[in-house]
Amino acid sequence: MANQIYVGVDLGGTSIKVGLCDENGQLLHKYEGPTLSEEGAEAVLDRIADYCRKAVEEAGYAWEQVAGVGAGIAGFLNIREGIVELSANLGWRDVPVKKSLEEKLGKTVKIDNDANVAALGEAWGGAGKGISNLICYTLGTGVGGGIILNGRIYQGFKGMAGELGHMSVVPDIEAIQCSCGQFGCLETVSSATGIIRMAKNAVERGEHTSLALLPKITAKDVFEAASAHDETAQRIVSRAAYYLGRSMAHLAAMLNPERFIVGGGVSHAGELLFVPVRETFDKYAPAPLKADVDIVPATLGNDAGCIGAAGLNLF
Ligand code: BMX
Ligand code: ZN
Repeated sequence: MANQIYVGVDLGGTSIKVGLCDENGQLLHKYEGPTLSEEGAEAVLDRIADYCRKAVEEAGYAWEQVAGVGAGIAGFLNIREGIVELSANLGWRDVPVKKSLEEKLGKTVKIDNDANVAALGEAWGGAGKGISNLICYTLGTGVGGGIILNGRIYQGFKGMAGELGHMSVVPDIEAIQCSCGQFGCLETVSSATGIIRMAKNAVERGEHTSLALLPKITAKDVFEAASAHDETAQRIVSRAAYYLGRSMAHLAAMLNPERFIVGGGVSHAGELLFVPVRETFDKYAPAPLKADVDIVPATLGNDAGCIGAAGLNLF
């Protein structure tokens, strides 16, 4: 049994996942429970503390063996101050998460953005193992991102670096408003939400597509229709893939990462997504910057968040 353990919390809009890891990023135990964010920040923070203690107890460790706690949270976080400045899905504004959890748990607590910790998790024990410079995207409700430079999360001025979903890539003439308030963000076209919106719009415009027959459209439906040669669905998938690949070409020029990792629900589309992403990347990235660079799926799935959050106290 590991002597010291690291606790990682993945705080989502619907559930809180707690993972216990050893110092090698091996996941030892998991615990999950509802977030119930409608009860307010204080109740959610109490619940996180409660789940952490339960996870440790359930796995048979003593609380004294916990070397540190980390939490990954979707939203714009001020890491320096340990504050969640804005998290739309939790309905939080200026919540001092680090201070509050440290008081409740009596341990050092580090917080970071959900996609930043997923990137760290993949770098530690997933698709980026052994790679020091990588960029990870999570394609889910939103488009999250994390940049690992020299083996560590690149945090930027306040800790908000890596918001890859909010790179403005769609030209004005086609741009729509993003949840962040700006226009043309990658998230508006390459997230599950964006893909569903494009599909609904096509149906409303009266396009001839099998998607029109569905009572409710999911991103998975759009990928399935595309692989069954539905032209509307194929156009939507190429658009989502094009802007993703093009954003990677920008990042390659800027940061010269060795690998791009793509996770989140939408990445399960597999080669249907990865082939056009790689083609676009190849088209726009200068030759020396794309040589030996690959674009691969994430491997840790839903565990990336809590593994990476546990790693916040190690890297
Ligand atoms: C949004 C933004 C990011 C987050 C990303 C992925 C909020 C609440 N979230 O761009 O901080 O990393 O979504 O989040 O502002 P997910 O909900 O898709 O996992
Ligand atoms: Zn945005």
